Amino acid sequence: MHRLALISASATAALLASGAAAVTWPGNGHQYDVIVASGIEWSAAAAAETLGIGWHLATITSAEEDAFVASIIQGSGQLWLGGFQNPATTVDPNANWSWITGEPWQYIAWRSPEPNDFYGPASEQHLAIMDGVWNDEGSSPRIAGYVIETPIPVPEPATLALLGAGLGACASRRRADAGKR
Ligand SMILES: [Ca+2]
Ligand SMILES: [Ca+2]
Repeated sequence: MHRLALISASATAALLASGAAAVTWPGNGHQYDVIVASGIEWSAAAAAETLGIGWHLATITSAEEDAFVASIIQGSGQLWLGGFQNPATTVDPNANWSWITGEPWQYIAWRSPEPNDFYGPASEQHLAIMDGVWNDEGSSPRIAGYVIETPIPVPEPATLALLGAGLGACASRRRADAGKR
């Protein structure tokens, strides 16, 4: 519990430290952001989910989405994505890749000759991206941070006010309908 709180606090601090506003990809309406966190372990980056607002490590399931993510991470170095090998003991570098969201593992963008488990069997079990192409990675010192994604648009305060007004209008219309009955 205490450990979880610490992870959550550091994830929040990382989000605040990033400073950059999240960017929306019109292709799916999801928001994306790049978190600078030099040397972070994949599991710690994945704990960004504990923010509780729908953020998770980014999952890339099409060439269009890959191109979008490539455009927002230019020059950021190697960043974690939400891909991992399950079980972690998998020795075939190409086998058993999964997305953290449970989306099907179909689109791939490996930089040749990745994935390669460079340091020996099962040495690189997590997914990283740099310049739009992927690497199976296991060593956090070569990581500059991570890419996060949320399917939930974070509403602007003005949008919230509009939404509130819309709900109010809806409620009064319902009351009017009830009156007619
Ligand atoms: Ca591997
Ligand atoms: Ca590799």
